[in-house]
Amino acid sequence: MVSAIFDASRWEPVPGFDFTDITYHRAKERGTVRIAFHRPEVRNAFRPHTVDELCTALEHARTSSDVGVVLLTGNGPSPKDGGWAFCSGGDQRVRGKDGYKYEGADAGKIDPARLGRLHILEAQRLIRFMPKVVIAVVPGWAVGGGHSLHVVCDMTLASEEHALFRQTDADVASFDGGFGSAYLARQVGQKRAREIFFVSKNYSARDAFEMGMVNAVVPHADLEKVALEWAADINTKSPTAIRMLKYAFNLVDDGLVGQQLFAGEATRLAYGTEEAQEGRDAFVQKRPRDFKKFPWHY
Ligand code: S0N
Repeated sequence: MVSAIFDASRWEPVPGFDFTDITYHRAKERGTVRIAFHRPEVRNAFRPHTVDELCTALEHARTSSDVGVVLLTGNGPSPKDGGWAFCSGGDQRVRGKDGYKYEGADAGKIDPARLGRLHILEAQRLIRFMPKVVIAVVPGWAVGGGHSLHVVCDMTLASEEHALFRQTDADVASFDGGFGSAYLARQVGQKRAREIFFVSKNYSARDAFEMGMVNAVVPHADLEKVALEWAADINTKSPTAIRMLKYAFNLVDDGLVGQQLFAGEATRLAYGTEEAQEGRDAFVQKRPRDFKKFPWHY
């Protein structure tokens, strides 16, 4: 079973992958993919291998020209106790010590260059920088590094009955000093963000909505249906407008990287103009450039 609230009739597996820690589906209705943590027995905690798979799926979604929306969620419930989770962050049983082993002839030996690698941050960057809409669909716990993942997603939909948000980083001596905290403060304000990290309370979907870090509170049984509806609506819109808007929203917080991404898309648009073609053609044809017919817009 993928998840108790997953409607198999609306999805098909994305072929070509042999994932163990995540599931990866594409909606039969064009434009949406669903990536889900698939370790419900540990509240969908991620081990290094999980993050490798997550990055592979996100990169595949990023480079699939028919995909406009990524739904990031967690499968459930737990076969052990029926609990639901989006993601409970890094698997504390293996933190910094396992999952970094050589394969092949050196199988079993630890690769010191990979020890302690926080590559969940690579997953965060893929979500942040992909020119598509990524929606966190939170059916249960979003905790620690899982909380940070929901923060970095473009939008969050949360289960009314089961979603719970909590930031335990300081309890287990880890800290997301990037998007997980600073960008969270952009969403909920400095006092609230500090409370979330310093006090580590549980927040319901309704609390999180009122704080501004959740877009909609949805009855649990309808969560994935509503997520598909939001995605289907977004997929009717202009890909260029969505891309420019996402990079515009990001720009103010992302410094020169944000500017680079926004500017790159502006350059791509400019390359499509006759004016840009004149610059290219004059060089290739070894003739003087002639921009006279192009106005200085005001
Ligand atoms: C999520 C919580 C609040 C749920 O509480 P609840 O409902 O009472 O369930 P439990 O009985 O506690 O949990 C059910 C089973 O799941 C296991 N489990 C839950 N979370 C984790 C986890 N993160 N790692 C390993 N196991 C987990 C429980 O142990 C239990 O198992 P059994 O049935 O066998 O007893 C509650 O579970 C909770 O607080 N969990 C811990 C949340 C947490 O502190 N997460 C880490 C926060 N920090 C980060 O995420 C930073 C990233 C990181 O640390 C990392 C680690 C490893 C590798 C890489 C990284 C990286 O950063 O990249």
